[in-house]
Amino acid sequence: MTRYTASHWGIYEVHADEAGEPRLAALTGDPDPSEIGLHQLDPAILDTRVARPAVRKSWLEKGPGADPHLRGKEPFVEVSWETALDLVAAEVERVRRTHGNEAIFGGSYGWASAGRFHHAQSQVHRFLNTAGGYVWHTASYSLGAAHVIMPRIVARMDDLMSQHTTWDVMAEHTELFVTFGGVPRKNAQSSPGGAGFHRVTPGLQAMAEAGVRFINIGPCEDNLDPVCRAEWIRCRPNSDTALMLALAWQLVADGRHDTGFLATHCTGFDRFLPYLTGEADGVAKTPDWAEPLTGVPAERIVRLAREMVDHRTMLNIAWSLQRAEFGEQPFWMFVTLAAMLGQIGLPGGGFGAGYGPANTMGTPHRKLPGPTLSQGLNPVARYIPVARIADMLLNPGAEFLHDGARRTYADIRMIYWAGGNPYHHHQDLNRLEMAWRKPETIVIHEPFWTASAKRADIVLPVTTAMERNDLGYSSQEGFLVAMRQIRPPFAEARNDYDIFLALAERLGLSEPFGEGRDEMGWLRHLYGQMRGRWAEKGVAIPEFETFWEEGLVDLSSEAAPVVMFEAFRADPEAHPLSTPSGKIEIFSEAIASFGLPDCSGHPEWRAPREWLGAPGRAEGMLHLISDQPSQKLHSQLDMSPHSRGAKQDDRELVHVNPADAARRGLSDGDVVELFNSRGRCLGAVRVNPAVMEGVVRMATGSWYDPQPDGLEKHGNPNVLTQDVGTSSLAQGCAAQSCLVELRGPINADARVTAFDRPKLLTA
Ligand SMILES: Nc1nc2c(c(=O)[nH]1)N[C@H]1C(S)=C(S)[C@@H](COP(=O)(O)OP(=O)(O)OC[C@H]3O[C@@H](n4cnc5c(=O)[nH]c(N)nc54)[C@H](O)[C@@H]3O)O[C@H]1N2
Ligand SMILES: Nc1nc2c(c(=O)[nH]1)N[C@H]1C(S)=C(S)[C@@H](COP(=O)(O)OP(=O)(O)OC[C@H]3O[C@@H](n4cnc5c(=O)[nH]c(N)nc54)[C@H](O)[C@@H]3O)O[C@H]1N2
Ligand SMILES: [Mo]
Repeated sequence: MTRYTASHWGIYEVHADEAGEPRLAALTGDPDPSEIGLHQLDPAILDTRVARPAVRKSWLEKGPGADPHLRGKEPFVEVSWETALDLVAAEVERVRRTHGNEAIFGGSYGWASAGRFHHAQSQVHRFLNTAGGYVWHTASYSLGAAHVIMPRIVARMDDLMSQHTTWDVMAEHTELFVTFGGVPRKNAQSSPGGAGFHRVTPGLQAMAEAGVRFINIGPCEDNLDPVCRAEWIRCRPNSDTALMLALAWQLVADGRHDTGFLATHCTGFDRFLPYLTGEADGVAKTPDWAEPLTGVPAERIVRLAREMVDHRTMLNIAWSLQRAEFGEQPFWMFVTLAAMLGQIGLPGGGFGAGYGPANTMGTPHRKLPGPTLSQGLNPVARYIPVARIADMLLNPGAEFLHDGARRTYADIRMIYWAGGNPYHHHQDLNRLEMAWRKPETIVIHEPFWTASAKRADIVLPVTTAMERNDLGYSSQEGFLVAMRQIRPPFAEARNDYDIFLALAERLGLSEPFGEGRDEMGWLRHLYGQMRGRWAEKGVAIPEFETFWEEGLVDLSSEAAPVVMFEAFRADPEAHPLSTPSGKIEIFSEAIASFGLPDCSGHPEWRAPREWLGAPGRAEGMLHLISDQPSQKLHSQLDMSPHSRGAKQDDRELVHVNPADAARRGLSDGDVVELFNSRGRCLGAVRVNPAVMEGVVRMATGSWYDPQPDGLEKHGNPNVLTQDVGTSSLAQGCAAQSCLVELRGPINADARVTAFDRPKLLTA
């Protein structure tokens, strides 16, 4: 009987090599498997594992709050599990008794690993809720702006993601596919919780074979499969809203906007039109207006508007566009442009809010809610928009705006993290270093000695998905997976669940937290609950024991073609949207009523502070795009040979346009320093004509590795990015608005130490 495991990168089969050791192989039938996940059993990653519970030396000797500036700079003392659990339980108790649960930040953002029971965020939230609650977070780094703007103007992101028009429908009906930010294969390797068969590359191939024409708009060309033979329209980073406005203006000038659809399915076009024509502000958003902002020739904009309206056109947008200052605007204007074209709800027309950022979009599989560990109820009302963590830590009690409401930051004494890596995901890491000194105690559960683990006070070693039993399921990926334990836990690692259960016992909470179940008890329970819910929907799956033995449930019989918003188009009264008006809101009364200085009631062009058009931009400043890495997921498996093999002597690559490289006398392989007022890091030059002039690209994910003088040696772009909200509406992550300079070539002999364990002492 074949055994399987699920990971964010896909489902893998578990085989035995000649020595009888387990090894992973691609799932039979997967048309485009990801190599990333094959490295989960790579022995090379074991060198970075956390073996035993460890406590920062000063914290252990002097107690909570001791020498916070030494976090990441002093040795850890390895202690027994008994000692570590006693310390953590006592500290949770101390903080809640002395300062209340509002002093515990348990937002704990992060992707962790696949598996529905051992989902680290669910576990830590459930535990902290059982213990009286915690300060939480909303939205994600992925979609900070979109999570706030999209439900107000069209639909929740989750509802959009689950009903994208399927690839087969696009192959049959789409004539023109226009994408802002490509459809990167690298990103479509993953789906949170477990990609099934990888459908994006074959989907694009089928469209190309059917004769669909592709246009790729943005600063990079190599984010769309070459099979698409796309026309690349170079557009300055962060300027897409201006381009979309000019396209919209041209539609109106030609009298080609769909006034019928705008009247029946949208509200507020009349409030937006005076802005578009310039009647409102004296600036007509013409192609000539957009040319100097975007770098796209006006003539090409005019022609593109006509091509779009003359063909069955699918528009697509990468999520990176909203991960920028005023990131709400490109998404709002994108939906407005699609509405003006009037093809929303037609087969192969309309828009996709992200073909490419995950394998999911374009899935034919039915949405069925998976097994879910209840997180309980959180009595604490205070939260942050997820990317405002450093602001919160640095400004306790300060006010902030979010989604139209005024709130205050909590005064955090303790951080409890499981399943995420803030020193990977956050912007302006030098600022985070300052903020990280605020709490008295930082506890992290980690399998690996990441930069965040090295900067904690107490590190508890946890198992990986290879080392425990779980249920693998990602909505609409087409499979349910029995993730049977493949190998024993590394050293003294324990499951997040077992750690929290042991803490709950010490706090007298083991019954409400554990409900008397062990790992397999929970799996049976969660599976049984789900099986009952699915039966009500007419979907029959086997009994748990059969599923566990067979290893995989194939849900493809539930698959069917999808046309996004088909029902809404057919009858908007019978199938209204979830917006206040039930229609697409080109003008939002709600947002207008907030009276925000940086987000009005309709989409607008707003220039970011940091972009190529910034007034006074110093000569030679380049726009840095810090996109998702192709050889790993975020920081995960950065220590694998697959990820390290794509770097140059352990330095992350920085992709530079040939003209920019020539101007600086740089060639392939040169080591350079990227710097701005916030930080400095090293990178190895890759001269790449697929990156437009004035732009450099360095993927995220190389583990943060600063020298004492502040130079980051490994190539982590988050020492350079801005830690500001997208706007006071959504307060999302704005990493993609970032200017840098390059210095080099330089001789950099400093060894990358990111994968070394910290100095460990024995108690
Ligand atoms: N500059 C810039 N920055 C960005 C982005 C960008 O585009 N540009 N993208 C942002 C986006 S979209 C995202 S989603 C974030 C991602 O940021 P994160 O989700 O924080 O990144 P990961 O590297 O996936 O971190 C997951 C951590 O969980 C650990 N882990 C894995 N399994 C388990 C487990 O079972 N238990 C426990 N306790 N731990 C486990 C892993 O070892 C890893 O350290 O980064 C954001 N940061
Ligand atoms: N291999 C791998 N896959 C991943 C991830 C990973 O870490 N590794 N992370 C996953 C996660 S959590 C998320 S949220 C998604 C993120 O999905 P996205 O946010 O869509 O991904 P990015 O790679 O940040 O950006 C995609 C491309 O957008 C283009 N781009 C950047 N700025 C602009 C701009 O201003 N205008 C235009 N037109 N284009 C621009 C760049 O070419 C960039 O390569 O990816 C997911 N997939
Ligand atoms: Mo993300």
